[in-house]
Amino acid sequence: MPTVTYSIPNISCMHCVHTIKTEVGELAGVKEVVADAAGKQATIIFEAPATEEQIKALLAEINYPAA
Ligand SMILES: [Cu+2]
Repeated sequence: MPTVTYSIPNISCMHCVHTIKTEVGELAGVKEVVADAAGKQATIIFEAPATEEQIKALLAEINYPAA
């Protein structure tokens, strides 16, 4: 299953982590979202119909654009 890890500079606290897990987790096909406030990154495991483009677009939309 595809796994991507993005550097996301806007992650600053557990609230950000929660928002990302909730929003990205609602995309059809996303299996797991691990976000790390200290490391400012998120790892997402997904399968069809989710696409990497869709995940990146959603992150940008909720104000956590991937670097
Ligand atoms: Cu925050």
